[in-house]
Formats: sequence, structure tokens, C-alpha cells
Amino acid sequence: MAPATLTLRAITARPVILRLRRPVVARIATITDWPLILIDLHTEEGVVGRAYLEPYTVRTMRYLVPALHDLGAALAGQRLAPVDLFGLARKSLHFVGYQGMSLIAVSGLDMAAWDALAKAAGVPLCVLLGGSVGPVRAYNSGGLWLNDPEALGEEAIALRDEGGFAGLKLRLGRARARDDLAALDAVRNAVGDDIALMVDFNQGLDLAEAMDRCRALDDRGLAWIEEPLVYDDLDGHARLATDLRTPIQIGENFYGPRDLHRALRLGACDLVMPDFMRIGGVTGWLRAAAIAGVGGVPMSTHLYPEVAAHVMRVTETAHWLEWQDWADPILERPYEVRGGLLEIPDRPGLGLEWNEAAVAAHLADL
Ligand code: SMN
Ligand code: MG
Repeated sequence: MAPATLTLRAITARPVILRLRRPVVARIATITDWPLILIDLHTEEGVVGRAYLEPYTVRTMRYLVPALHDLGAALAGQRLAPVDLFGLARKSLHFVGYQGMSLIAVSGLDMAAWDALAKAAGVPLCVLLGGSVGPVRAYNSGGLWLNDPEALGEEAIALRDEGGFAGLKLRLGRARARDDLAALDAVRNAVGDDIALMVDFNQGLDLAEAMDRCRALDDRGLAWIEEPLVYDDLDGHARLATDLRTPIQIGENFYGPRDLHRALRLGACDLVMPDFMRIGGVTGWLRAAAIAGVGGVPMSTHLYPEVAAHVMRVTETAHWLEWQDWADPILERPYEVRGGLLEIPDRPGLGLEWNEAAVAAHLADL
């Protein structure tokens, strides 16, 4: 029999660094070493909740790992009710600010807490949330960085074939606009018209440049244009959303559901794609999904495909799941994509178990 209630005992957070098969080359950064913080939330009853954070930069793990240990110590003895823990953790950091690292740490705690609860109930998280196990439409986002346009056609085919994907994302923002167009042509010619193409400027343009460069893309049948401007320029994004026919997509930098609400109120985007470490984990996602649902705004995910799969099954306006296999090397049983659909494993919780040998090999010395 599963225990009726769980009590939080402690959190352990371990930093690992994985070498990316296709390094991130984006307008704002190049990343070859991908940092992951593996979170184990221990309960008095023996159930362990697991989740990870992907904080982009190795050095931030120096602050986030102790923050997670600290949250575990502060909440030890509390009943494992993820919404209650979310509130308590947020409150405990209120005076240092609600956003940034503070919310990232709480988001990690939250995802692990939901995993533990679903594990104790013996059901996949999507079932605990009132949904069902089933397929989730995904696009492959693990490549097509700012590399030589000539090489991108072949890479696009490889990415498509990694899971029969019907959608791919390219990063744009090369120094010369015509090189971006050449990259897009190379990919389109390689994969044909039936594949949805998303493009992401990674916040690299100013408004005048964005107007020009997005207009030049506006007749390309793109699924969306993502973050052309710095993420907090909601007015600028609103100008673009009004001007362009192609949907404007933002959201990976929303810190909490209220940021999503504000963006929609200002008309800053047509589509939203929150990231789990910024929106507030599963709890923050559910609150944000309710707002997007009320507004009828299609909602996609950012990173964390394993968590994303579960919440998309209960997201009213679920659109596209962003797939990367970046955590796969340290997972005991990685998720799989077939026919462009991510398959949720029929395992309790999120179904994340660490491959301890791989973890030991990649543990970071901060
Ligand atoms: C992104 C993700 C991970 C690293 C760099 C950039 C990106 C996305 O903005 O949307 O996937
Ligand atoms: Mg992006």
C-alpha cells in the first residue's frame, strides 16, 4: 500500500555537466557543456521525487545547488503537498525577490515534489493531474544552430529522422540577414513543405532590425518567429505581433504565470512557450496554462521534455512540445519519440531514474 501522506526529509542536488552532441550556437551564447542539476527529494516514507534543472551556465550551479539544499532544510518535516510547498518556498525567498534564481530553485523543488506525489500514488504524473497517458506532438529543437547554412540541409534530415518529427526549429540571427534566409532555404529544400519550421532569434535583434528581418520571413509559412527581441521588451514584441502575419512566440523567459498574463494583456505574442524552471515548475505551469486556456492562446513547452509531456496532456491549448535529448546520457530509461509523438512511459511519476554510473562520470567539481 502506498503511504497516505508523505513528509519531506531532505533534498540532495548534484551538478553534472554533459557535452552536447550538437553545441548550442545562438545569437546570445555558444554552449558546448550543458549543466544539469539532478534533484532527489527524499521523504520520510522512502519515496524519492526526482527532477532536474538546466540552468544554461555551469557557474550558476554554484548558487543553485546550495539554494536547493537550503530549501530542503527549511521545508524538512512538512507534508509533501506540492502546492503548499510551492507557497512556503516562495514565501521563504520573498524578501530577496520572486524572480530569477529564487524562482528557478523553487521550480526545481516543485517538479521533484510532484514526481514524489505521483510515485506515492503509483501513477504517471499526467494521470495524477487528471489526464491520461498518451502521445504528445513534439518538434525537434536539438540542432540547426547558427552554423554554415550549407550544412543545415543534411542536419535537418538527421534531426527529422531521429523521431519521425513533423516539426523542426532553426536558430536565426546571423550577422547577414541573407545568410539566415539561405539557412532557411537549405532546411526547407531538404525536408519539404510538410514539416513545420519554427525560427528562434534568441533575443538577438533590436526593434528596427527585427522589423526588417521578420518582414523578410513573413511569407515563408513559418510556424512561428520566436524571441526576436530581448525578452522583457513586451512593447516591441507587441509592435511585431501587430505588424506580422507569422505568429510571434515568446515565453521561455516568463518568470511565473503573471508574466504570461502581462504579455497576453499587452498583445506581445500570439503563442506562448513557458520554461519549467522559470514558470514555477508544474504548479506554475498549471496556473499559466489556465490563463492561456482562457485566452485561447496555443501553449508550447520549453526544455524539460519529460515534465512537458505530462503537463501537455492536461493543457487546454497544448500546441508543440519542444524535444531535446540532452538529459538522455544520465537517464536510466530515456523517453522516446516515434512518428513525431513523444511517448509517455507507463511508470509512476515522471519516470526519471538516474543512471548512477553516468552521473558519477559527469559529476561537476564546482
Ligand atoms: C534555447 C534553448 C537552450 C539553449 C539555448 C537556446 C532556445 C530554445 O531558446 O527555445 O530552445
Ligand atoms: Mg527559444
